Amino acid sequence: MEKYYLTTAIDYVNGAPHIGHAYEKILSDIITRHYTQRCDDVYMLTGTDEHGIKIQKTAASKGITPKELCDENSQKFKDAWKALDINYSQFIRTTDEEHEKVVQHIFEKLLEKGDIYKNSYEGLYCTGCECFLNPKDLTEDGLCPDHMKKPEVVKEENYFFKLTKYKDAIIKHIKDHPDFILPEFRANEVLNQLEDIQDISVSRAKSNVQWGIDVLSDPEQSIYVWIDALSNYITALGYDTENASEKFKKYWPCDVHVIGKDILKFHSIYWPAFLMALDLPLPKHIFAHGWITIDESKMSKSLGNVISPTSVLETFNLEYPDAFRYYMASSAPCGRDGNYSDNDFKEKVNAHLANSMGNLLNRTLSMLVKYFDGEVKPEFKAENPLAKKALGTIQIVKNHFDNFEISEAVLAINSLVDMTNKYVQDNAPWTLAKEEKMTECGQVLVNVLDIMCIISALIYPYCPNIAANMAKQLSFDLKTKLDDLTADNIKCGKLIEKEDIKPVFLRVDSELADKSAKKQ
Ligand code: ME8
Repeated sequence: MEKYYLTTAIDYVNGAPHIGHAYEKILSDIITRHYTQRCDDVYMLTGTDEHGIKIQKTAASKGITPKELCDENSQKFKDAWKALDINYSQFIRTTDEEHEKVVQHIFEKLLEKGDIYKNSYEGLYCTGCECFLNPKDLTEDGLCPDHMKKPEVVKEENYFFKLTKYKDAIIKHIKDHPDFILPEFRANEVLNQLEDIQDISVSRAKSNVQWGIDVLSDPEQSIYVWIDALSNYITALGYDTENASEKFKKYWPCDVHVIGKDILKFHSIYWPAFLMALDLPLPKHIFAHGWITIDESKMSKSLGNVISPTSVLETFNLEYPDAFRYYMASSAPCGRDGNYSDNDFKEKVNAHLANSMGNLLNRTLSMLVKYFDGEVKPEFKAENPLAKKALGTIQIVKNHFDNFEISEAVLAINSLVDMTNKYVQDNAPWTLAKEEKMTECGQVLVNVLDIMCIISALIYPYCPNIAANMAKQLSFDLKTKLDDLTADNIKCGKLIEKEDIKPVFLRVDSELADKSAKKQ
């Protein structure tokens, strides 16, 4: 694998980030970190989507300019991703000058090509979706099914993109590439939507939408959000219609667009059509994740149950975001909806990260110190009965990541942890020590520690800080590529001093959490 280019959806800045936005960025960061363990050149793009009527209206309601609102909220997204250790390579804002300029060029190129034409139009516009809705998709009461709001009747002259021209080519592409849309069950939904696809509006009258990029040849119109937003994936790399930068040539086509299921249509129909019109290759995969609910309810401002990702870190007094990342990443099977609840969070991370994984390392290192003063003797390196399962788990995890099965990969890692715990119980090194079978005792401990190195590598994308703590205590190089991993990782000689043994994850303490919640 020569390079890996991943993009996330760019978030609307009409509000602050919530844990649904965080879910996507965590999944994306985990995928990116996993591929850094397989490839030297990995690039992750994220950012904010800053134009459109929704932002214009929110700014007006706050009595500030749209740009002020964008600056304020875009920073909140950056801060949240920093707190969550989201290690992106680039953060694009659709108000970046370079992006705006290239979007104008893209629009003009499609206009010249005849793929964009002007027409007068009457339709139902949902500000929440930032798009026109098909009347047949509304609820019985005439509401947008996603936002439960009545769409506005809009009658304007707009520019239209000839989506219908590309319909057959898109259908063929989806059918010829079963892994284009993942999980696969979503591809059928897209094929159904393609059946009655129409040409789409790609501009709005400036008199109605001021907060948008001007059409270069017709400044009375502003470019409508989707052509602006979707183009970020190529403008960020320095693409322009007349020349493609080295960076663009290196990273495009994209390996995966990570997005939520609600915007799959835009990514798997509109975006491929725009790319075809620009004579550019299509992305390899579009991965649509599910939605996160809170205590099984849809997150919404009106229900007052919106949770910010940083508030979870504060409530539970978490030094690192690892536990939250781990919990979110394992909250739903691939592409399905997941749920967040404080209690479930506490239970899961305590059971998996503190009790199973953390304790296993702590106990084993403590025994190595107690019985052998922390030293690994050459005779402790013996055939490891756990090696086959551990090496097999690496392959299983890689296969899961290739299908974006991030929570399924966690299950595979946990099963290796459980098996290693069982090996300790079954072989009872404390009994071997009592019986003075010291070589056997040392072998059991070192077998476990060798596997713990593999576990630290596999858990790294989810829990980078915990993994680093584990690796440090094991003197293991976390930068080892997955394909270079063996089951022989622990070096002979002094491994650790008693005072250097540290729990890698402290249990989330319910009392502590309660106290901190009361403080707020
Ligand atoms: O759609 N659970 O922005 P956005 C999981 N700007 N994911 C969620 C979620 C939830 N509760 N709520 C939102 C947009 N998301 C456009 C994207 S891309 C060129 C333009 C996800 O702020 C949502 O599915 O409404 C989307 O992928 C991302 O957060 C941004 O949503």
